[in-house]
Amino acid sequence: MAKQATDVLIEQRGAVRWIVFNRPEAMNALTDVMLEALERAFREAARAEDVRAIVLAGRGRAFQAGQDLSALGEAPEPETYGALLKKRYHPVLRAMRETPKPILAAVGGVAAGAGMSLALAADFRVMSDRAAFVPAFFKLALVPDTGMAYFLPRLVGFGRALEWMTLGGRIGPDEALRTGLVHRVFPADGFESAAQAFAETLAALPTKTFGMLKRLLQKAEAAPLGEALAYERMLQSAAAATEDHRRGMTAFFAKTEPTFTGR
Ligand code: T3D
Repeated sequence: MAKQATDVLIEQRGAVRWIVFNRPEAMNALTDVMLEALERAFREAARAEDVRAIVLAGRGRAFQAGQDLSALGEAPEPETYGALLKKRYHPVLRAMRETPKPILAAVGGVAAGAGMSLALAADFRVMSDRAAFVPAFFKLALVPDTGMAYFLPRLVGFGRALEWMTLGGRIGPDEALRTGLVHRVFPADGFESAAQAFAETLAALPTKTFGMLKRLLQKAEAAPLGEALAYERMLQSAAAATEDHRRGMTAFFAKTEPTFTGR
């Protein structure tokens, strides 16, 4: 994997763009520079024509341990937190949500605090059988941030999310799979290859339509029914105009499997 100027690595594997946290000696704890690089990496992957799916992963034994607490120090000014969220964390979340391409969080080790939040903001999650999710915020008497309060209840229900955020310690692979927090659990040995294979399945979808689906789901989450249905009509006409729709229809009538191009 090619080393970039920052602790975030970028690698192209076929149609899949890997964005990898690379501070294994610090459990990939997030610095200002990493967050800036992360936003840039998602925006660039969204634009790149050769990218049809994105994997977010971490090097070493952690996926990502959240904010680098040693960079904050023991007694930061309270205003620092809100300002940091606005300047660095929230732009990353927006870049992920606005990226039309499917994003897979490949959680190969512990995902704590904002590391867990970033995994929740991905479209799909897979984890290794040695990984765990740790909400972490409450142990610092902080509210969950980086979108955790938005995403987690939607994924696993309000009651369970509240319990995990306050009383929960580590959420392991069995519980994560059973509750729908992750889509697959793969053995730690060969985890990266299994994640790449999963991402290749995503990359082979009609990815232009996937981008429309992502927008439609986001709209439908918050809009009244009438508005959601109007948006659905508009997007369905756009989906029907794609090359992949034609390919799907041709394959249906030919009784073959469609091959999609993302156009
Ligand atoms: O504006 C804002 O609001 C800022 C945004 C904040 C978002 C956040 O993410 S706040 C939450 C920050 N993260 C945490 O609170 C997680 C803290 N870490 C842990 O809970 C545990 O370390 C882990 C669950 C991640 C891993 O546990 P374990 O037992 O496998 O390892 P360990 O022994 O606790 O940690 C290993 C080392 O990593 C250790 O350093 P040492 O003793 O070997 O020198 C530990 O201090 C260091 N480390 C772990 N997480 C962080 C970290 N160093 C700096 N920042 C970290 N987040």
